[in-house]
Amino acid sequence: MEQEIRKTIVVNQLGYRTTDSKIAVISGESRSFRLINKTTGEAVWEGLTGTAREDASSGLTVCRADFSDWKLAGVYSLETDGGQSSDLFVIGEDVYEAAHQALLKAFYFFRCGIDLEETYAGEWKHGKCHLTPAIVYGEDERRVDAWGGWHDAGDYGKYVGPGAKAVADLLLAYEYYPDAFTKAVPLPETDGVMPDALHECRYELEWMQRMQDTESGGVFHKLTTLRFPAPDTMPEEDNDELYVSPVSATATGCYAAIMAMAARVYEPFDQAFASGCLSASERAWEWLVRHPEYPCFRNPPEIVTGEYGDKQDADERYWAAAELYRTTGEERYHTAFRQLAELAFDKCELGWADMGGYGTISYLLSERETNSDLAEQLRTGLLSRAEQLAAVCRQDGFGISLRPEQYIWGSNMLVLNQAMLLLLADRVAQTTAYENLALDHIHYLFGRNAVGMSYVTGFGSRPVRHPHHRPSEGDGVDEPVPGLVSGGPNLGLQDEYAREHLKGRAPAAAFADVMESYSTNEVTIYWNSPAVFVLSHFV
Ligand code: G3I
Ligand code: 9MR
Ligand code: ZN
Repeated sequence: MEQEIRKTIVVNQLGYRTTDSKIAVISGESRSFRLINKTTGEAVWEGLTGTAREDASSGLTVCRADFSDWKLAGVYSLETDGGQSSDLFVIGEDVYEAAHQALLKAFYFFRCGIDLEETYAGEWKHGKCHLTPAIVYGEDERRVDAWGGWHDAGDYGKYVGPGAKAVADLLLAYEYYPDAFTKAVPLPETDGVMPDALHECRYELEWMQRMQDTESGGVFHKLTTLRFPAPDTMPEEDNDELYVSPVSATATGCYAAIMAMAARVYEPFDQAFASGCLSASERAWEWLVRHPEYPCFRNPPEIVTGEYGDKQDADERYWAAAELYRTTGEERYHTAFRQLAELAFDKCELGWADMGGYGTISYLLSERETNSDLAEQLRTGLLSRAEQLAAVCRQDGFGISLRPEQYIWGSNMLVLNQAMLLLLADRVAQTTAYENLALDHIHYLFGRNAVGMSYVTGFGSRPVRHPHHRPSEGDGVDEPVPGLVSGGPNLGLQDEYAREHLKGRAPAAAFADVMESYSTNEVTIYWNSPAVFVLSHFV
């Protein structure tokens, strides 16, 4: 079924907190609207929308209905005289709690190598998978037993770079918003001592440690079968031979970074684990020092799973140096950081390819002595990036920071990364200037968007129901695994379905809730992780 473009009233389908600003987006020219209390049927608020504007990303004429002053908790909908109506939504105090919890729980559902038991997984339980040691690609004899970790996405590959981004977001969320992580998920490891978010990340970190080449200290880029299994294959049925692809500088760089970060975060809970992470990081750093120039990772010819190629490794090295300096205080890492900072790469990005933002944040928020000129330069760069994003938000019909050309594969990662960057800028500047703009991105994610859908499975009145996620397709359960963030609109038309059905769509409407459309509707760990970070601010 093709995704309709909803020329109606779109809202955050989870709702709005009582004291937050409350804005719905209405298609068409300016008009009057009513807020209806669904319990009494009464219109409790009447207003006029703001002036209409052309929204370049969605191709729609839209206006905004602002009912922020209405602060009474309840269940509501919006209507206009023209017969438009919104989905039901809640005004209340804790409208985002359950979604936050489910977005975190999703990582448990991505786990590889153990039975997902009914106690934790409910009807989405399934057997253990991918336990055969992997062949080291290009070597005759060697196998690596890198079981565990999280499946990357709708496929069952496990890739180091994307894993590092996901863990970084979760650890940052925990570091900045510890109060958002006091409740148990629960997980098999829940012990009431270490927060579940850290238990969950540890599951991935331990897998990553198995991916470090014991011989060189470099880190294998990924662990996958040669090709993707059929779309309804359950994890435990995917029994093709596993391969680890060669070591890459990008994987080794972000591994050094995430292990140094983990050493710091886990230290209060488990010193042995923390110090293991630090030695793993230092070994990876030594590899990087021994290989100052290293070719970009390309898929070996027989391996056609996700490539996660990345032309530049300076940003991963920069992040690693920042974390190692912050964790150890050793001057050699500070020197390396200062040198790497002189190279030309984006110092604000938080993606799986461009990781400079993590290095910048780590340096700016470090307790160590920092170079004041460099810190000032990085701070100015971050704040001016935030200001640019804010300027786009003010123009955008749906209030978010994406320009039309940014609706690419995984556009929802950009939505969430940019919201995350706005919150990080606030933290660095010690202001709350961007809080509302960040929240607008959450409203977009949960339904206030061109297709009127909640991009998170199981949440909202019109959630994604057919994500490109093999377990959701193959498990025989009607509803998909809950709490998964879909990739979102992609103007690139990069799968058969999209080419056939989405041609001519405006960028923000180039989305289809069908399993076939992996370039618009897949799910990944690193689209969930920035969602956890951003929502942690609002719970
Ligand atoms: O960076 C360019 C940008 O400069 C340009 O303007 C834009 C317009 O096309 O494209 C941008 O590059 C895109 C890139 O993602 C950006 O991250 C590419 O077009 C796009 O093809 C690429 O998509 C990646 C996709 O794999 C295909 O390689 C996604 O980011 C990435 O999330 C996705 O990852 C897959 C794994 O390979 C396998 N597992 C599932 C996972 C999710 O779909
Ligand atoms: O299922 C695969 C998905 O996880 C990847 O992101 C995507 C792009 O690499 O590829 C999907 O696999 C498709 C393959 O590339 C082409 N044949 C159809 C497969 C999906 O059923
Ligand atoms: Zn598995």
